[in-house]
Amino acid sequence: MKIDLKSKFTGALIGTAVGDALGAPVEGWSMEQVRSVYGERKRWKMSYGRYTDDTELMIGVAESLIRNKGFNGADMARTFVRNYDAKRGYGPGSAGALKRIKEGESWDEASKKLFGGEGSYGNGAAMRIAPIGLFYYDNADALREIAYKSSQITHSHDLGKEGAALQAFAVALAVRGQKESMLSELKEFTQNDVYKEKLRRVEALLDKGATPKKEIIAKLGNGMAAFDSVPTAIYSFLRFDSFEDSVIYAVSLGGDTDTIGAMTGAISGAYYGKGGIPNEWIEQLEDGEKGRSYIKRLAEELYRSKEL
Ligand code: F2R
Ligand code: MG
Ligand code: MG
Repeated sequence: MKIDLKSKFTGALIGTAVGDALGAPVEGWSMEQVRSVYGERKRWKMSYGRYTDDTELMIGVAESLIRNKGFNGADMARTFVRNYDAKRGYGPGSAGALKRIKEGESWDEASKKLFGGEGSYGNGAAMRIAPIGLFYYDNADALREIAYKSSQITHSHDLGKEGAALQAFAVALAVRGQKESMLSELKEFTQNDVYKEKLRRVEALLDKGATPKKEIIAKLGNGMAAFDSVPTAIYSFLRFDSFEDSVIYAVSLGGDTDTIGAMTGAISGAYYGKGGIPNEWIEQLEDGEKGRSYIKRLAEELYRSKEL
């Protein structure tokens, strides 16, 4: 069945929020603790419905791309600062970079001071990247360049930027309907040995078939580092045949559940479209000023700005 592009744009943005909101109440928990909350049922009930920093930042990326008809680093950074709500649970590095920018430091310098001058390799740039994967889905060079630049606002470490570019390209390939060839395309795309090795492991684990979750966590990771979560999201998407199964699996691994859920939701939503996301999950999502209705409108505007 052919899924239209507008539905894929909406699927990726709403998919981010759904995965985030499913994982949010259990972020940092072990897989056993997650099971104790959600149980063994096939269909999970979303009781919370509130998204976190992952979706708040993704909204900022989309707003800025739409307003500028493409990337504008200073505007995107200002948008992050304007939208910032500490209650959404930001990573300390991202919160620190945004504080420096608010105090006047330039958008592409502030993040370089973090972690003793190393910069952050956290997954904060990857978890918000879906709109860039959508906007540049048909141009891999531009996608890579803009993924790196948009990461720089908070994440200057190569591993943080590369994780974001890889996640953006996975979303782009999902938009194009390339599930079968996704892994080989991603392996060719990545320029970093850490990610090349992780993608080799994804391939070996997919070839092996059903594998205990403990082994998946040991080999791919479920933590806040981009290299311990982006490959896990890619695996979660590739391993299953529906949005629901892949996102439930991603969250069930425990650890950085909201973020691995959000990234899996972005790729799966871009592939299956909005219609692939269970309605009861969408309806359970918060619907305040920047809730689900707003996110749907953003996706439509992003789609239209791409078409123009
Ligand atoms: N912050 C959280 N969750 C904790 C509290 C939420 C709680 N549930 C609540 O309700 O309050 N989640 C969010 O943060 C993650 C994204 O983090 P981001 O934006 O990448 O931040 P940061 O601080 O830059 O990186 C995360 C951690 O990675 C380690 N790290 C990164 N670079 C490092 C380096 N160069 N050297 C050593 N360690 C490095 C640090 O431990 C960072 O703190 C998402 O999970 C999002 O949901
Ligand atoms: Mg979060
Ligand atoms: Mg998280």
